[in-house]
Amino acid sequence: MTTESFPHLRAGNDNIALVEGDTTYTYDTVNERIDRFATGLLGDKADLQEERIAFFIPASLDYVTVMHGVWRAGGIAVPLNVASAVAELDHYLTCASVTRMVANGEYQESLRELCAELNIELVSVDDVIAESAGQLPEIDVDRRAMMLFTSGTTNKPKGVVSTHKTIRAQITTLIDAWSWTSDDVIPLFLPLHHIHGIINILSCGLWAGATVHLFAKFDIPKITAQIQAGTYNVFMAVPTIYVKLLQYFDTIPEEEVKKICAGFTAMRLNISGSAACPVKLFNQWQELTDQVLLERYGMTEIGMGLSNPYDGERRAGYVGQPLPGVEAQLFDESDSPINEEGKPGEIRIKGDNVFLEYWDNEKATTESFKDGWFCTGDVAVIEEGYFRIMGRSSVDIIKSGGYKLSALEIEGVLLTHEAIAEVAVIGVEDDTWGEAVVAVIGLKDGASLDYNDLKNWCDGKMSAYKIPKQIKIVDALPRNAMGKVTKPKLKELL
Ligand code: MLC
Ligand code: AMP
Repeated sequence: MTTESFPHLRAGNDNIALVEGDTTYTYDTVNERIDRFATGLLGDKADLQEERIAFFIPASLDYVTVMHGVWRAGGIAVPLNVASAVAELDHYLTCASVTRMVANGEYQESLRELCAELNIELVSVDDVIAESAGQLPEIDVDRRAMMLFTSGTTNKPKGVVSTHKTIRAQITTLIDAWSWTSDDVIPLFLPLHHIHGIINILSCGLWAGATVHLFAKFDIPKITAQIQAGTYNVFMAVPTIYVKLLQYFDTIPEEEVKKICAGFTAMRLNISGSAACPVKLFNQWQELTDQVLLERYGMTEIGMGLSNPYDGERRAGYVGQPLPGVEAQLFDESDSPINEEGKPGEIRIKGDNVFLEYWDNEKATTESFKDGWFCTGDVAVIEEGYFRIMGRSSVDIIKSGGYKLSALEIEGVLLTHEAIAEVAVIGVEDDTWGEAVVAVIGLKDGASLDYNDLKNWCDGKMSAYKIPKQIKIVDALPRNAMGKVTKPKLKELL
């Protein structure tokens, strides 16, 4: 048996690893279950040899069992968004050449047809788990471990592949920088198909031997009740969550707000990331809770890259400095490094934390690196030693509530609507979402379009959070001399 495969789960301690509703699971229970699941996955094979195993499971003991089970059996784990539309799943499964899919109950039912069509074996956790653990393979840390889908400037999401070594580096730098210990208790309500939830919260927690409380969604009353009770000492979220908490405070009695805020005050750390934290929000949070939000910057391809200090000044509007083991450098448009303060450039990253490749896409992989640096597409400036994110080099990427969305992917779907002749999707500044998706639409001759009808039409064709929050009908989209839609102009208009 190998319990030493990467990434670790702190076996051999009596601590509670996971809390799911009223049920708790110790590290030893979770660990033993993972070994039995890995054994079942292997069947009569000695090693899965990087077989792609997808799973469609909300935050739960089963999610952890499958993720770590696939890792221990030598497969590549492909965690899927349980809120995905079927059309999106088709792309993920086909792109990753998934051979087996793990899902339980109603989630399994919703996938039956698609898996049959794609010739994917559909199993539940109970179908797979062996009665006892058998021999598991030794896994080299340079082997592929996980594939996460990320939107980019093309119209289909790409599979970001990380190795065990990548994952280990992404975890250990945060354990170190943010002083994780086995005394930590953290709620996890973010989706488990992105690194914020997977690496920063779940994997760091399990590596540290801490306790992770699992929630299927951001259930404000349940989570704030635990915060009032003093259950948690660390809290990590996207800025939209902090905004939603503030909005919630406006709807409940002042006494309760005070108790919840006291729960936050007592914590050792509150972190914000995945999207820019507005200075106003940073200040409001500090006024209410005394917590100085620690803002950090990351990306699916690199894990976390930059962070404000745990000990030391956390600056509003800044994302701090490179994390231990991470090299970050700004470059100008002619690929020369920028070494002077105050001059903006693209953030490029090096280190063991950087992903291996985009799955089955050598061209995109090659294009995303220059001289060994991963090019993030984010533009920043360094001021008094702190990085400040200024924006992105592409207008086709939108960050809504921490989700990275491709304008082109959404446009691709909208263009299949019978009334739409042309469309440009843009992100418009928004107090709750950071950026809200807006579709500017030119209609076919004689056609009309109602927003609610379009929203219903989108249902099932794209994840709900990608559906435009607003549409604007125009006679014609503004285009430059080359015929390309001038999105910056559109943004100004809106
Ligand atoms: C939900 N909705 C959104 C949305 N989330 N709309 C736009 N953008 C979003 N992000 C919409 C739903 O479609 C629905 O619309 C309505 O809001 C209510 O849905 P909900 O599911 O009840 O909302 P809620 O639970 O409040 O979700 C908000 C949220 C969620 C902030 C909890 O968006 C979320 O978990 N975001 C985090 C994503 C994340 O983990 N990103 C990290 C990526 S990794 P309607 O019309 O049907 O009512 C990364 C690297 C790094 O970025 O640095 O970390
Ligand atoms: P994703 O590809 O979903 O992992 O999202 C990564 C992107 O989120 C980065 O490239 C940034 O554009 C953005 N991002 C993450 N953290 C921050 C932050 N603290 N401030 C601004 N943007 C951020």
